[in-house]
Amino acid sequence: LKYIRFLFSLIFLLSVVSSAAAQSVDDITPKPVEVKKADRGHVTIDKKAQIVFDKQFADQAAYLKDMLAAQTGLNLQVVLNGQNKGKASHRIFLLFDNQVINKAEMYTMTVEGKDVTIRAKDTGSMVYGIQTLLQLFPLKKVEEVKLQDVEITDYPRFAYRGMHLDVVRHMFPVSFIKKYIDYLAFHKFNTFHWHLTDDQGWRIEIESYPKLNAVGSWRDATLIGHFKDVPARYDSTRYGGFYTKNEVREVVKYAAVRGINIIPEIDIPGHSRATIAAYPEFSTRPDTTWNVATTWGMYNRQNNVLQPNPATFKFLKTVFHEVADLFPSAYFHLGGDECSKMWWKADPVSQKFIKQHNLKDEKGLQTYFIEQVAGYLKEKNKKVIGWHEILEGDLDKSAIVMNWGGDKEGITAATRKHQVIMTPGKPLYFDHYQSKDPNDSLAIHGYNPLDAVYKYEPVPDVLRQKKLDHYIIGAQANVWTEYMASPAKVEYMIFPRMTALSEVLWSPREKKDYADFKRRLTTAVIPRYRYWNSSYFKGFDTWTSDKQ
Ligand code: TNX
Repeated sequence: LKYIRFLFSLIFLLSVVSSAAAQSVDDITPKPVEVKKADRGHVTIDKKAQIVFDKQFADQAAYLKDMLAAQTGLNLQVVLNGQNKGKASHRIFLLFDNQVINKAEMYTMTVEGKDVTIRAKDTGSMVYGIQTLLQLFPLKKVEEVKLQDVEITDYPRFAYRGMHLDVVRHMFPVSFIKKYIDYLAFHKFNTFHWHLTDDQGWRIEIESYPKLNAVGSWRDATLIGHFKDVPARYDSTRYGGFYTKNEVREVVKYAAVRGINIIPEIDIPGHSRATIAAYPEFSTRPDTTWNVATTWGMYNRQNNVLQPNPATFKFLKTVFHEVADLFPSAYFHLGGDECSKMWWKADPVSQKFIKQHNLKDEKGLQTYFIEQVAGYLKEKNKKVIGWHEILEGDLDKSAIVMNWGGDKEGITAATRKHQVIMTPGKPLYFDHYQSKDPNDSLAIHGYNPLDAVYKYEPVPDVLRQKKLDHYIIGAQANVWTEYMASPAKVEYMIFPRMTALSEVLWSPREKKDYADFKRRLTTAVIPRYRYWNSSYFKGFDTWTSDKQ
């Protein structure tokens, strides 16, 4: 009897120490298209299991191995399919398949028999399958995990699922940019919009115009007292920096492994104060010296526009070509927002240019700039994305519009047959407040609580009625960093709103359910934020859209 009791306690102990229950498939976020549970059995993944990959997915196999080892301590062997000697009892297959996989960005995952099998036909979609699988493992060290048999078929609702980050108003280390990309990957986003230039700084290395970095990357003041509590104050220490080309290459590569495309933005012809600080000859007052902006806000009254002169266009062509060469992305963002026309009005050179080129007015000049740069980008096979002000002219239909006002500009763009990425201030500006608590950390004007993000519908009804809904290719949240001086503050502003947006963009509309989303957020996603050591906003249950 003693012996049996000992045996029982041994079995009990072993099961507590080494084997952990898998996370529930009901907790997967964003919610998959189809999850078929079978109560037949389970697949045990322990340290003897192998990751077996088709050659297309070598990088993703290594990625899964690293992620799984970090999360659970299970350090699996990775083998090329066909070269596995059949020694492993259980395997995780990463297979290339273009039969079963018949939709864009689709993957399937089957847990059955002795194996887990993820099928996809491109690296990005394989990453989505991997994210789903990783969510089934617990966030702790284990000896083995029993994965319940299941069959998942999954693909996104929208083709463009983006997060933007402004690295100008505040700059963040490469390590954080990578972390940000990891956040995107976890949430099955596919695009990182990297806002690299603005009035307050130039943040990417340019060899052909070195003063962009020597002068334009630095400003004379640092914002302090940004997080929780204190209103913005500035001290007089130099602030700034830029990403070197090698760092950019490294980030691009890192993102590619994780299925994330990076769209760079060089913002012209306004928002160019850092450029004219470095090269006053491109400004409408070539004999004036300009400082890199040290305060926020629209630079209407302070010059930040480019002058249409031959040197400026040569500069634009060279710089856009240089940056285009660094990014494999088919798309390039040329800004185009908030260009103050008063400086062109007051400048004889600009006025003469408008007449000579038969442009109607200053808006026509703005369009001229956009078209010139679109031409330079075309030479590099890039398609253009711009903020909705690019609609002020009659722009080539191939340009994609990001509407940063409300849905209104998005509707106008779609009606004019432009593809649209919805980024309306309400509710997709994550620099806006998520509470009305007067003690909340300093942010900008609007109020965009979590439930408003979750309930956001990217396709306006009128477009559906007019059968123009296919022009809406997706949506994006913008993260302007005037009041985010640290990675922790960025995290606090994006979490959990980014998780809500991931479900808006990925999951079928009819599967959206805010109560269930919050349940999953609490049981499965917030533990992730903690595991990542990330800040997040906790008051989302108190601060809802009906709060005045
Ligand atoms: C407007 S939206 C801007 C940014 C600011 C932001 C602050 C847009 C295209 N331009 O330059 O950072 O407002 O919310």
